[in-house]
Amino acid sequence: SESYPNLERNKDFAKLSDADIEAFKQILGGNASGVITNSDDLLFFNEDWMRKYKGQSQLCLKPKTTEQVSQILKYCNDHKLAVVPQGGNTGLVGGSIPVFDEIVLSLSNMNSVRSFDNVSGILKVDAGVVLETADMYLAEQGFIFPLDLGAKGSCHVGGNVATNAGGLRLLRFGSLHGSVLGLEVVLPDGTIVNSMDALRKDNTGYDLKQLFIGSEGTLGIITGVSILCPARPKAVNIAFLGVESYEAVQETFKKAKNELSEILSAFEFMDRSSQVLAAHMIKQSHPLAQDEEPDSTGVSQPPEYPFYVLIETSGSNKDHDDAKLESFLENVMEDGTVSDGTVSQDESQLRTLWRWREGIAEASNQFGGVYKYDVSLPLPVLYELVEAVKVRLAEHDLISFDDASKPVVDAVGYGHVGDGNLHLNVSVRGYNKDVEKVLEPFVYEWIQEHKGSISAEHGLGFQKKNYVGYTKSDVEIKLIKDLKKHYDPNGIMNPYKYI
Ligand code: FAD
Ligand code: S2G
Ligand code: ZN
Repeated sequence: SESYPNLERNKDFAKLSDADIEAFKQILGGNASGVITNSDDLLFFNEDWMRKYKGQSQLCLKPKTTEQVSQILKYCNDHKLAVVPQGGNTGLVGGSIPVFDEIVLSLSNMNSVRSFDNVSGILKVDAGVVLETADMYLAEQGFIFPLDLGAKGSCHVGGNVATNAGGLRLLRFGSLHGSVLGLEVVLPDGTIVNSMDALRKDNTGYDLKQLFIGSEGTLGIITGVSILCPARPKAVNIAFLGVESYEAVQETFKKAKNELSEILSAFEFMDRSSQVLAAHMIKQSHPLAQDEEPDSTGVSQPPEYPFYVLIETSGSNKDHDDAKLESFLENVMEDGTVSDGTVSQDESQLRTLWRWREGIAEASNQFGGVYKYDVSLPLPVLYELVEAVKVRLAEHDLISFDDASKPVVDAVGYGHVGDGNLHLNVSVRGYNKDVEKVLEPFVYEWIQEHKGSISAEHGLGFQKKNYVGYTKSDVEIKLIKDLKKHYDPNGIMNPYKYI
């Protein structure tokens, strides 16, 4: 297919039969809504969020219980039917949709909160609970989900764990490898591995749940998650700053850590070109625009600062936090580290300021497509990759914001400074082989030379399957393949992807 040129369907996998569909209907207890075969209804499950990859699954199953997942997987394993586990389908590396006719097993019908203990903060949910739903449930109890990302309205908690999602507050809450206490996972042979009652400390042998965090549906299906949730901060502030250089971004980060320290909950940077794309989509004046009049298309250009920083503080005492943030801002403005800034006055302004960061993903995709590189790099060189890619695209005469005959609109850089995680998005007017050849493997080689990781938080999926060697050694890759063979000997779990 055009999404997967010169890739052969694995002949070891059986083709779906009517008998199979009957068997699944039995397992799902005649619940027809859990068995989707209509081609129109299958479209959503066959296409990724970026509309870059398209599969040809003939069947999507939506089980309601772990037992049903177990029986489905056992049947698929016995009959060599390949399976793609799917959560909210917001993944950005083509991992959540079929490559050929794999069966899609969607967790969206397993969406109950199982329990919450408001002393320990331990939340137990089905894998198909939407992240934002889980966080809203916790908010009523005075707690917060230790993960936040732009896709919160659609992504599932199970999908977050399967991709080891990082997000906007990893700086504050750490990684899911630390906050997840236990999982309920169904292995390809139907075995249910249940550590949902695990506590904060349990030193009784290999920490097995860690295997499945970040396994992207290649070892088994996560059906339940137990996670430790912190108390919800009472006071949240956002400062949105304009700075003159990437060095100033790093300087501001250092000072924020020293002066804001325990109340610092997010530190994001955005280059000016990412704000120009965002302005095109948001069509409101930029938070730091003096009084630029919007042009005829309603777009007002962001100010000339080459870089912007979004700082979030979260604490338990508003007066204390306001005072701390104020003195920090005075210091960085006085010593010239920061040239301009605004602080959120209320919840709606806070949302608006976040929108200029969280909207960049969508804004990068608004002209027809986007090539995304979610990478970790040592902070000092992190932005040099964006500059190198802009130069390279210009050398090949492939990039122009105004000249629509060029495939690339712009290459923008932004991301989670605190995690050393850059998002390089090459915004295009349409997917284009020439652009791909100029970008890959150039970007991956550049990352390897600078000792970075080719995937910081989005995972490997289909997009990065053949590039893992730029970050992982042959020894590590062999260990991973051995584990995959051990847990999924028939290779039915999310084939053609990962490693
Ligand atoms: P899906 O996309 O459905 O699946 C993702 C992968 O996990 C697939 O390989 C799938 O097979 C597997 N999978 C899903 N559910 C299960 C399960 N129950 N058991 C086993 N395997 C499963 N990601 C970040 O890390 N940080 C960000 O800041 C971030 N921001 C984003 C912003 C936007 C606007 C968008 C669209 C995406 C963003 N993402 C980000 C990427 C994506 O949202 C995350 O990877 C998210 O965790 C995927 O969750 P999902 O439920 O949509 O999973
Ligand atoms: C983010 C997701 C979007 C992107 O916004 O932090 O993880 O475009 C990203 O990569
Ligand atoms: Zn991110």
